[in-house]
Amino acid sequence: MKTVNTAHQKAWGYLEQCLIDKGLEPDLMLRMVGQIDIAIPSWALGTGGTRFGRFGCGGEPRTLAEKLNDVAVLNRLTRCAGSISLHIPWDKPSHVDDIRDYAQHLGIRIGSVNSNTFQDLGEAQSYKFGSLSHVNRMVREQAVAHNMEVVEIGKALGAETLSLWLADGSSYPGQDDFMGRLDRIKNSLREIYDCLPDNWQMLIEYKPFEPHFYSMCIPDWGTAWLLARECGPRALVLVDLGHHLPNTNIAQIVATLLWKGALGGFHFNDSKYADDDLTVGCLRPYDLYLIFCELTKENTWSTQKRNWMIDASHNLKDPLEDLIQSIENIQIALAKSLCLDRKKLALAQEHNDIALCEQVLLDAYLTDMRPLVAEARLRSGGMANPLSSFRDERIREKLIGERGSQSKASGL
Ligand code: AFD
Ligand code: MN
Ligand code: MN
Repeated sequence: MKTVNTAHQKAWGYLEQCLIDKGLEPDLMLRMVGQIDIAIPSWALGTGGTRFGRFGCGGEPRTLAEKLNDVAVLNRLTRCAGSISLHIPWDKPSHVDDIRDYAQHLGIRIGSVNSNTFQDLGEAQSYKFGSLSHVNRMVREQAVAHNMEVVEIGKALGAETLSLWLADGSSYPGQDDFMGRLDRIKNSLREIYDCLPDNWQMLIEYKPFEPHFYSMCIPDWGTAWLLARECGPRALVLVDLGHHLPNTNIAQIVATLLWKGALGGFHFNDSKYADDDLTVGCLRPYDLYLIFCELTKENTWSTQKRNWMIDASHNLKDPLEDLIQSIENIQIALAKSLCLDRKKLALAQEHNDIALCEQVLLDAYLTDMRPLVAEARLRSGGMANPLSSFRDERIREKLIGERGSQSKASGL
């Protein structure tokens, strides 16, 4: 342990002095990086899968209580995983009070509650051709009632955020009346919004394709924002990094939503082609950093609603290792963005000095902030290297010993 600490102390001591020499405030940076809360999605605690198959890793959680245990492990190691986002009905607790008390016992908050109107799970009406936008009023009513039930469960568990992702859309030209769909979604969302408790927010997520392959009813941030505005000030846009067509400038979308106070939160992940496929920051750490450069502007950091959540499907990695890496990469991107010399950048921008603008961005980005992230973790009681600790403590082996090597599908 001494070796790690000595190596870490040397690295941190050097970085701290570099930051001070740059006129930055290491203690403030430590607080900002150490105090973020990244909600862990219940469905990501098990291995995901594709339509071609799923390969479990053993020891995966079989109950909501076991999912809470796993989040508590992540939080012990990282100190940034203090909340879990639930997916209803997958996570519908049989005894709400027991789960609420157990979560409190573990020191884990219930973050957002996600409704599910993209699967037929025994309801009277089928969601095959949509939910809140369905042409059949009975289907819409069923979907609205489901969301209201999700809010009730969330209220009993202490949540304050309803997160909606609609799989509604069409796969062929002519299948949909686009405006009719929007009208029906608007009316359904308003009904749900009007039932929200005053301290709740409603996050509207967008996605350009999948499960439909010609049009999605809420394909982009603009549509999500238009619908949020139709509901009210506590309806906001949720940005899922994997929900953009390749090469979309997500940092610019984030800036535009911040500009209008419409950014509700994130589903963090990374992908080469689309959706939640890969560990946060594993492929495009610079893009993630550019997003955080928008989030950490003085006038936005304190005001924005930070429903930060990971939404990823781990098909090959150990889910808990994947989540540990995701949390680390989010903290690193945040820490790098706090190194940005914004005065120097603004001056270079005023002079249209493009090369200097780039240099200023890169200076911050190329600063190795891992020692600061590790120091922030240590100061809040976490581990210097959570992934090593996860392995040294043989946590997965112990979970397999407790839960068995066969694993149950965990959701998505
Ligand atoms: C899928 C959807 C969307 C949603 C998540 C949880 O693409 O990201 O947020 O499931 O419902 O990933
Ligand atoms: Mn998502
Ligand atoms: Mn997704």
